[in-house]
Amino acid sequence: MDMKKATITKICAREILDSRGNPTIETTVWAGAVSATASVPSGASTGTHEAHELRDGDKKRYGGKGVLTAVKNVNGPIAKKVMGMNPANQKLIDGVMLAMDGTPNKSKLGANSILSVSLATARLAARLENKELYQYLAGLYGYKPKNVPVPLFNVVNGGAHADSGLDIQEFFIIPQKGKFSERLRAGAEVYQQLKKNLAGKKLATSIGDEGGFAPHLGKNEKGFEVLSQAIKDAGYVLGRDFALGIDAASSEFFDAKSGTYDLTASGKKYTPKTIAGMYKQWFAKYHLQIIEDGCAEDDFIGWKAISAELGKKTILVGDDLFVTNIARLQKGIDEGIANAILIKVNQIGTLTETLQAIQLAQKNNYKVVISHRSGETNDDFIADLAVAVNADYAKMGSLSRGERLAKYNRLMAIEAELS
Ligand code: 2PG
Ligand code: MG
Repeated sequence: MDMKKATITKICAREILDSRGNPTIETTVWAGAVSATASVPSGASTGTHEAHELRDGDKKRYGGKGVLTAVKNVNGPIAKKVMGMNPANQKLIDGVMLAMDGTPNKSKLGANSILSVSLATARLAARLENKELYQYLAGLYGYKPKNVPVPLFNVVNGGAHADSGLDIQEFFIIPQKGKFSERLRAGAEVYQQLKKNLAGKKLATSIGDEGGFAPHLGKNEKGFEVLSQAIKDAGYVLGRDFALGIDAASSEFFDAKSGTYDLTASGKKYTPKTIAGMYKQWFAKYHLQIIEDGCAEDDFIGWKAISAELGKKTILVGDDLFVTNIARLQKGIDEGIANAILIKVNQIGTLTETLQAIQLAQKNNYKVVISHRSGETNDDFIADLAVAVNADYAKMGSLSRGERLAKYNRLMAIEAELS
C-alpha cells in the first residue's frame, strides 16, 4: 500500500480480561483490509501521578472495574476524530487524542482508551510498511536497532503482588553475561533451581502476579538469601554471572502521616534520612546492582539522600517517582535524583509521550528500563519498544506465566533476526 495515502477506516475496542482476571481494553484499528490490535496493561502498585485509568465504577460488573466507558470512548468520539487520518502520523494522532481529552492526566477519555488506539495505530503502520514493529518504532525514534536489553527477572514476588508478607515487592536476578538468549537460559535455570530449593524447605512454590515465587520468608533479607543460594546451586557465581536487584515499591510502605518507612516483615522503621543506610547494607552484602523506587514517589529528601549515597555505585530507578512523565523526570534531572527511569506505556498513555520520556532520559545519561505491569495481557508490544529505543534493561516479569514469557520470547525472536 502507498503509505502516503493510507487512512484509518475503522476502529473497534472491546473489553477483555488481563492476567489477573480484571477487565482491560483491547482495540483493533483498520486501514482497509489490513488491521492491527493492541491491548493495555494495568498496575497494582500504581503511582499517584500516573495518567488516569478509566474504570466504570459500576459495582454490579467486575466489582466496579469494568472498562465499558473506556470502550465507548474509543468506539465513539476517538474513532470519529481519528478515522481518515494516516496511521503513519503517530504524533498527530496522539496529539489529536490529547487535545480531545484536554485534562492533565487523561481523566476525561481515560489513558487506557487513548493508549489502546495509540499502540494499535503504530502496529498498523508497521504492518502497512511491511516492517517488523521494532524496526518501525526505531524509525519513529530515530535509531537503528542493534541490541537486545538485559533482562531483569523478578523471581520472588512480595508487596502488592503477592501475599508472601515481604515488604519488598520484587527481587530480581540479573544475568551478567552473554547475549539475550543466553541470559534467558541462565535465568530460567536459576528459576527452576529456586523452585526445587523452596520445595525442599517446605516453602510455597505457588507464584505471584508476575510469575515469581511468593514464599513466606519472614525477613526481607531472606529474599536475597534464597536467590544467592539458588544461583550457587545452579552452578553460577553471584557477583560474576549474576547480580541482584529490587523494586522496593516503597510508596506502598511509606507512611506519609508519620513520614516513616514502615517495614513490617523486618519490624523496622526508617526515615527519609536513614533509609539509605538499609540499602547500603544490602548493597554491600548481596551484590545489589539495581534499586527501583527505593524512596517514595514524593519523598524528595529521601531520594536526594539515596542518590548521593548510592548513585555512583548502583542503578537507582524511578518508577512511581517519574511515572514516564517528562515534567517529573526533568525535575529529577534538575535535582540530581536517581539515574534511571522505568518506562511503562500506560503510566503516560500515548506512544509519542513515551518516546519523549525515553529521549529525555537518554539525553541526560539516565538508564532506561522498559517495564511490564503486574496486570498484563499477551501483547508483546513492549519487547519491540525496548529494542527500538536501545533500552538498557527489560523488566518483563519472571520465568513463568505466558503473558511474561510472551515478551521474553519475542525478544529472543528479535535477537535472532538482528543477528
Ligand atoms: C512496578 C510494576 C511492575 P505494578 O512497580 O514496577 O513490576 O508493578 O504494575 O503493579 O505497578
Ligand atoms: Mg516499580
